[in-house]
Amino acid sequence: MANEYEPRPEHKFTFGLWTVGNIGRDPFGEPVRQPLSPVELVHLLAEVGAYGVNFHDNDLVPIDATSAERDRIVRDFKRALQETGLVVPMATTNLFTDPAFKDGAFTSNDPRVRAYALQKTMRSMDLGAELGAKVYVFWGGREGVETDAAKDPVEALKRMREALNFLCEYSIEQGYGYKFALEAKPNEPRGDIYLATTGAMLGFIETLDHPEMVGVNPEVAHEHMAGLNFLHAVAQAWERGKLFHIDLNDQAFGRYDQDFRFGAHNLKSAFFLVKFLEDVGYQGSRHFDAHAYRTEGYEGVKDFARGCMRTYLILKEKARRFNQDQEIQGLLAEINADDGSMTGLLGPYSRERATRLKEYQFDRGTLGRRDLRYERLDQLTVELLLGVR
Ligand code: GCO
Ligand code: MN
Ligand code: MN
Repeated sequence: MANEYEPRPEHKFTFGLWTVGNIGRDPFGEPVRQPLSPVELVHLLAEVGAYGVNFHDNDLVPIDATSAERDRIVRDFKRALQETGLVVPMATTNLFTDPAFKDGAFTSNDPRVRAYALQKTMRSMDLGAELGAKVYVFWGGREGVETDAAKDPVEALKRMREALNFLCEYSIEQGYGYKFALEAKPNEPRGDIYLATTGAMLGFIETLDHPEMVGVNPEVAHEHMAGLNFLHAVAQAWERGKLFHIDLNDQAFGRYDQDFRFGAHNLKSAFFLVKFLEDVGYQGSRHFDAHAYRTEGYEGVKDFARGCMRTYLILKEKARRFNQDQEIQGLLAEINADDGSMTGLLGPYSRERATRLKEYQFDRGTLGRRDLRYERLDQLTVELLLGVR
């Protein structure tokens, strides 16, 4: 198949306006690319074959725009969507760029900032709903501290809960049908950000008034920054029905927030991630939250965006081969073999089962002597990924 790795709408590949629109500013250097307008970015995304475009309120409408300017911008953007067929599956709020948010938004120590953050989010939810978004992402970029002298972490959680409860009610009352997706990140731009991992978010969600409408938006780079296994975070979210969205990119462990092209650094973990999403039948967006190297112009930005999608599709094809590889599947069958001898001993608790299990004589020596062949299995996986299998 010649176009096997060509992105198609059913792949649900999306990018944020801020991703392909990233102008390459970093803490040490000025922008290297001229900004493109939202309309130009929609056309760029259509050219590379994306399915959808997501945005923060201020990626589309500048924070100080008048309502007439807002209406014109939204009208032009809608026209670009119509012309290209791109959709807007997700929207979010910028609660981190403006100096008003220097100490966070929902968790700020200043009640005026907390109230302004709610107002800004409601307006941004209106904008997202107007453009068809069904997922609303919350990334608490500045919801944290540099020093714990400044903020009470218990109070911060309470403030965060109150804000999300408020906004859930707002969404319900407006009939927006949003699913909220909470995105964890351990640090950057704050020294420490509250609810630092996807696991922490999953615990927090259960304390909300409407846990059924709140899930997570895990990001590869964010779990890697914390030195964690991203797939395991995604699996935990999936198993609880909480994988509402996903941010794909790449990141070397222990480095600054890199936002590299998907698969650029940890190919093997990218493979197991794609395999997981495809095997379980994840139906949501495959959203790339990354940006091109600072060395690139807009041709390079297109290379970057095409690369994210193409790598995903190549890894998807590798996952198919993994699932059909006789030797790999044979090893997996061996590894997971069950001779039935434990039936009746394993399973839900009963007093009778507990009694039988306590009496059972295990042959520890035999258990310890069993070879597992994981070396072979991993080498076969590596060879498959390297294209010699
Ligand atoms: C980051 C985050 C953001 C969010 C975005 C959407 O590290 O900067 O990943 O890109 O995903 O703000 O909420
Ligand atoms: Mn990020
Ligand atoms: Mn992100």
